[in-house]
Amino acid sequence: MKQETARFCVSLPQDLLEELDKRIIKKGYSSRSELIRDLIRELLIEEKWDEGQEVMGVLAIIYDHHQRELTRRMLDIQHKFYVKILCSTHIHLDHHNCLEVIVLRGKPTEIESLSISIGGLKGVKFAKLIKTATVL
Ligand code: NI
Repeated sequence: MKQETARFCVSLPQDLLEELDKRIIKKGYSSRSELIRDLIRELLIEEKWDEGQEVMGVLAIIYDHHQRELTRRMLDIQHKFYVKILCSTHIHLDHHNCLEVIVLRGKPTEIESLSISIGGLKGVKFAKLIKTATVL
């Protein structure tokens, strides 16, 4: 069911509006409305994370394929946490580097703990967590 769209008028200082418009161009938005909708959604997701609701996370890591025991340690961590791992994908980037993407669902603290535990392992060269959630 498609929701009705409401219109409202916003008053902004000129320089703030200029900043908004710069971002529209930079991020490829088609209109101010589109950017404002996304900003509100971002805020809602942030609130879900702050309030400890069920959220989603996407953890991307790059690690050294030759680091001994690393794969086993990563799997142990994933089994230990009571966070739901929805799926993970592994890509062999080159002779040394592996990219792994892990999609997680659970409480924010659990997702963050798991991300920190994996990110801190010896041989993990890069770890970044994208915090997301279902939105309106
Ligand atoms: Ni690999």
